[in-house]
This record gives sequence, structure tokens and C-alpha cells, in this order.
Amino acid sequence: MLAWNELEERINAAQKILITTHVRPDGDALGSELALADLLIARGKQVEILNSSPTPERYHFLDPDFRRIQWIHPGSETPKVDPDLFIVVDTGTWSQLAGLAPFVRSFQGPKVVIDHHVSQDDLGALRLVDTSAAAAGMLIYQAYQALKQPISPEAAQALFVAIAMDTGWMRHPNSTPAVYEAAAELVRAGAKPHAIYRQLFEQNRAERLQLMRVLYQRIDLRCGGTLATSYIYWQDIMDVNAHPMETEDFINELMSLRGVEVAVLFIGQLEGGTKVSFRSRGNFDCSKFAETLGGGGHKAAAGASLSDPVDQARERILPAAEQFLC
Ligand SMILES: [Mn+2]
Repeated sequence: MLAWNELEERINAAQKILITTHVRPDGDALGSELALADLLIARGKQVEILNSSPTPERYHFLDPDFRRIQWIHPGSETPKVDPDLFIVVDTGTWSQLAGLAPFVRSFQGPKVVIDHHVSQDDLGALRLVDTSAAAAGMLIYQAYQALKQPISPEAAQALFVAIAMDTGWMRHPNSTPAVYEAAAELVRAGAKPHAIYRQLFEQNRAERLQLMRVLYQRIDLRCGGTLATSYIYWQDIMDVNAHPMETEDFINELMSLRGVEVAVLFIGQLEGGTKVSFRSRGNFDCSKFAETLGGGGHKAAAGASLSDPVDQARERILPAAEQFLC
């Protein structure tokens, strides 16, 4: 059990609270932020959510008027925020805070990290970290219980999204009884799984499926079919008019192949670098592998951002992955 009483003390002592999460926020990050914000607002706090990157279109339904979640716009000044408590959810590393890292470094007040990732830097924060938790959303759910705060229908929706996205709609091995119990409680509190599923998984644009065709065309099976890899250039994304965020979950297509234990996906970035993602369902530790490349994550899922272009990144990383697997 994490020290939720220490979180409560810090909340009680604060009036203006700033919440943030990792760069390129996912469903767990955004859902956790929103549900935590609701908890704090219910306790009479002024709350702002400020991220280092925009909310992906997939998650706009969580904040349809863009009133709740703000983000830093590249080239413009960081919005003026003057919190007396800073809470970071779903990450505990400087690199993942990206554009917000300087602000966190200079912030003199108390900081709290609520996270479930193995990789943690010293952010000078109270650490409420449980690496066995399936999602940061599970920890926010625990916070609701520990602080005896009723869950509003909106918070239930946000937490359901958080937990559903980090457990692959409750089908990954991290889908523990606790996950299903939380899900049941969230449905009771007003979360609507059928509506959430439609919003999350049945909103493809044709452009995304056209980009997926490129992914499929370049599937390469190695190590007797246990390693699946593919790659997408930045130009491919531009050619089909897709959005870079639309490559989210592409790696799961590789993991759906029969016999595949490990998937490695390379995606070219606007600045010329490459985002490499790893997935594993065997002994291959994605997080260890990603850490050697300056990235991080979990054993089953991890990633790193490289400055190499796609082809060089493939030449550098695939032989190392093969050596480990084959
Ligand atoms: Mn997470």
C-alpha cells in the first residue's frame, strides 16, 4: 500500500495544484490526469493540467472543449502557472517530461510522482510508485479509495480509459483481478464501456489504414518467425496525409502474428530521428534493451527516441535484437 496519507497531507496543504505527465500522452496519462484533477477539484483546489505535448485526437472526447488540458506550444512561452504543489503522473523521468523538465527543475515547492514505470529519476518528489500496478489509472483509483472520495461519472470514464488503454482493453497479462474489480466499480460509478470502446477503437480515418498498409508491406520476420519488424518513414506518413500519432498501436499488428515473441517497430520523426518501439511476450526484456538506447519502459513494452534516421536505426538495432533472440 502506497503512502496515500502523505499525498493527502500535501493536497490539504496546497491551494493551486499543477498536474503533468509524459511527452506524447497516452490514454493512461490523460485519463489519470483528468481523474486526479476531479479528485482535487472536489476537495476545493484550483487545478491546472499542463503537458509538454498536445492531446492526441483519439483522446479529444475526454476534453472536447480543450478547457481542461493545456499543453506547451512549440516556440511560444510556457503558460504562466504558479502552483504550490506539482503532481507528475505516469512517468518519473526527466526525459519523459521533455519541454516541462526545466519548469519542474526550477519549481521550489513540493512535488509528487504517481507512477507505475520501472525507470525512475530523482525528481526530488514524494514517490508513489508501484511497478506492479497495471496503469497509473489504477493508482489514481487507489487514491480515490484511500482518500474516500466518491468517483464522479466523468472521473469513472477517465479512469476506465486509463486502465483499459494500459491493459489492452483488459487482455494483457497485467489484467489482474484488481483491474477487473476496478473496472466493475468504475462501471458502477458511471463509466460506459461500449461508448468508450467506440471512441477509442472505432474511429479510424482511412489515412491511418493506408499507413497501416505500408506497415504490412514491410513486415519482416526473423529468428525463425519469433521476431517481427517493420518501419515507417516520415515521408510515408506525409504521403498518405496521416498524422504521426496515428501510428499508435501499429506495433500490436506485428504482435498479432503467429509465433511472434518480440516486435520492433521503427517510425521516422519530423526532425529526422527515429522512434523505436519494442514489445515482448517472452523473456526478452524490452525495458533493458530500450535503456541501452537511452529510452525506457516495461519488460513487455518499451521505446526509445534515436537521432539516427530509420535505415541506420534498423541497421544498428536489429542485429542486437537478433543476437539476443536467435
Ligand atoms: Mn501508464
